[in-house]
Amino acid sequence: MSILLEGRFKELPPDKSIDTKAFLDSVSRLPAFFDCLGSSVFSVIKSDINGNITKIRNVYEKDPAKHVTLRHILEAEREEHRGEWPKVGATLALMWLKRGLRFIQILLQSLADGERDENKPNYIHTNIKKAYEQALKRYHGWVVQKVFQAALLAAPYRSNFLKALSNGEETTEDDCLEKVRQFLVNYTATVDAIYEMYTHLNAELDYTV
Ligand code: 0SG
Repeated sequence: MSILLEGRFKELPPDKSIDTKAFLDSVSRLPAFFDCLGSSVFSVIKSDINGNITKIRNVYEKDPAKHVTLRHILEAEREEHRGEWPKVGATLALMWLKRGLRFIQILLQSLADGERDENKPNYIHTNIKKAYEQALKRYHGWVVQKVFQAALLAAPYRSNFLKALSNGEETTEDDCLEKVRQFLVNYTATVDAIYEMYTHLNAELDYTV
């Protein structure tokens, strides 16, 4: 389960502020997972997510003391870019990244909840489609929706996906899903907090790509 356990997200403090460095450390471990999925279509997604992370990291590293939490970054960019904000810099990168993170959250939660197509129990298409419809579809025009269709065709079998989550280790499905549930506790709280921050700061945008 190293993919999930090595990249564990920290428990949030009561004010739900998200420490930028800890967030970047955890989130940076996720893209490597795409290499385990075995199709080049996932490299497009990996590169998009890596691009988001790099953009946020570059802003953070310009002045770590000023950007201690993700909220500090959004507020500093709002001040700096005024008319352009929020469609700019790390604010834009995190806006997209959070949608990918929400996709992963819904997919893993759906698997952990045992949702599956009874006629095709070793497929995860039902779980993937649910995650896509809730987290991403509304932001995608038809070209990107075609990329999604291609990714869906290349989706691994459920058993292989769980094995990839376990980093190839021999574990039972129940063990793996239990670790997914543990991972989801702080992960979900973090993703929820980012969404709340975007709503609160009026930083959410609704255009399609
Ligand atoms: C296990 C099987 C999983 C199946 C996975 C299917 C997933 C869905 C596939 C969707 C395909 C997405 C391909 C990429 C799409 C991108 O165009 C969009 C928009 O990208 C943003 O566009 C950039 O991310 C921004 O970058 S920034 O850092 O510079 O700010 C920016 O360029 C923006 C445009 O800027 S603007 O013109 O507005 O100024 N990206 C997405 O939709 C995010 C996709 C995330 C997918 C996460 C999938 C996770 C799968 C996990 C599997 C465990």
